[in-house]
Amino acid sequence: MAYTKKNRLTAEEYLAGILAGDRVILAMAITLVESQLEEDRTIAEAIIEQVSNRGEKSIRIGVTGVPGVGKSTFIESFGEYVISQNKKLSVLAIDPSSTKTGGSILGDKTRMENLAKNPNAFIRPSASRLALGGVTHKTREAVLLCEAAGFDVIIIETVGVGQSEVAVRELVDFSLLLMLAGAGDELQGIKKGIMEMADAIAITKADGDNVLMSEQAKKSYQNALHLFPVADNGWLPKVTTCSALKNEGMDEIWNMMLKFAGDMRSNGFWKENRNVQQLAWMHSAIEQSLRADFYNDKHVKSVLETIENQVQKGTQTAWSAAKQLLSLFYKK
Ligand SMILES: Nc1nc2c(ncn2[C@@H]2O[C@H](COP(=O)(O)OP(=O)(O)OP(=O)(O)O)[C@@H](O)[C@H]2O)c(=O)[nH]1
Ligand SMILES: [Mg+2]
Repeated sequence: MAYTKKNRLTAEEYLAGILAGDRVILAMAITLVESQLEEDRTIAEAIIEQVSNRGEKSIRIGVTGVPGVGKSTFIESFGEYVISQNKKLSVLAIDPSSTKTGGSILGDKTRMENLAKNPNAFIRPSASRLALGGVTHKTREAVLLCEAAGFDVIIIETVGVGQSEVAVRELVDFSLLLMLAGAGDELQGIKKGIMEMADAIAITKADGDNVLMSEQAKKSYQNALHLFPVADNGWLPKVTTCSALKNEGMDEIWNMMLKFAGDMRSNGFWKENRNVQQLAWMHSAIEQSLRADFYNDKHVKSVLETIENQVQKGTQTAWSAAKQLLSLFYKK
């Protein structure tokens, strides 16, 4: 059977394909859950409902850092290491530049060429659309679908712009922040509170002339982290150095994640963290559903463009326009 976007499958067909680990159907299912169309939403909801509790053994990892820090290169190197440890890896790479174009750019995919070819990897660059920092509204659903398809390590790559770390934190078990030595942002990172959001910091590109500086940066981050109070889960954020280009430091980072998973599973924080995330998901599902109903409403649709124009021209205030549209919606 040839799969195209047009031949929509039934929820059962999607499910069977996903559970069988079919990467083509998995990709189609992610496209489906990202769709704004009402008929797609109904099937998507049925699928999500069925796959919601299959990620118990998985580990969800957020990889953040400023543009160009080396996230994609790191994930390729780290991903290959993880796969060599008999894991199946899924990467939900979110291209920051897609906010401008509204579409997904394949840049990240090409930068993960080797990983993309690996049968134990599934790579999904995703359009960031309206969501903050490139975490799409549907990344959580994509995680669940990947887990149901048998991927037990899920990496979410997102660009670090402050708030995006917060958004990713709500989706993952472990947050890894990539940094560069000597970028002058050691203290800036602390100021932004970003370091508090990270379970570990990896100073990457620790190769060639950069080795010494990376070791120094590691020490200064370690010192800085000591100033923070210990988190409730008892985990002290770790600092490491690595080189994605030379495949160095990957084992240390993976072992650290395993240690984290082991500790958190035994002290109960693993489950607690995921439970809290469920609550956040519920609220975001409500918001998304309300928003979709609103913008799909035929009364709203019929006047939206006109009112938008008036607001943009300044002939109607934003506040009164919002009130007018909402009253149209609620009166239906
Ligand atoms: N020397 C060295 N260069 C690296 C390393 N990792 C990445 N680079 C280089 O750094 C540049 C940026 O790497 P990317 O992996 O694309 O960075 P990114 O953080 O994914 O970038 P965005 O997705 O645009 O935010 C590339 O030219 C890489 O070759 C490393 O470990 N050592
Ligand atoms: Mg990248």
